[in-house]
Amino acid sequence: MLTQAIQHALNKQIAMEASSSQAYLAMASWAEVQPGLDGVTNFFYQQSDEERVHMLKLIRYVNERGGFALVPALPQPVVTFQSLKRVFEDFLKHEMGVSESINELVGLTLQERDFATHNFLQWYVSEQLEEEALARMLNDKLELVGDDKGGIYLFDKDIMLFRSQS
Ligand code: OFO
Repeated sequence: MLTQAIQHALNKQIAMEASSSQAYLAMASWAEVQPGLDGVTNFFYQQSDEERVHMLKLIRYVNERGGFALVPALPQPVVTFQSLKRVFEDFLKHEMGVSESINELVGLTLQERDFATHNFLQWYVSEQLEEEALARMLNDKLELVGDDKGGIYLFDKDIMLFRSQS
């Protein structure tokens, strides 16, 4: 059985993964209506799907351990962006927030001596390392490109490749 504290924290994490999925869905939708950002559009649709999978894994885990996973209500995410750069800055900020939340959760499992949940969360720890590294790399590339249209064209063309390298 999960302790109340762990169950509560896992439910909070479920809500966070769900809002990540929504945030990236909004980024995908924004990118889709900009000219020529097909790569970025696919990238964020895929990120959004992945976040939903992260949420589902948590839901299944909470219920399997005798808890009750709560499907959260979601506020509307940011839907418009000043620039592509801004989208990727928000992406990195968002992932950093998720990592912090996972770290706190891992800390709590030690405090509560819930070693099964501690073990379960290791997958999220590595996932966050990867996602943050990817977000940083994409921000660095955009920094390099600046306002150069040719550079943005190549960034968009290659984004799915960068993704599979991470
Ligand atoms: Fe699931 O938060 Fe990113 O990967």
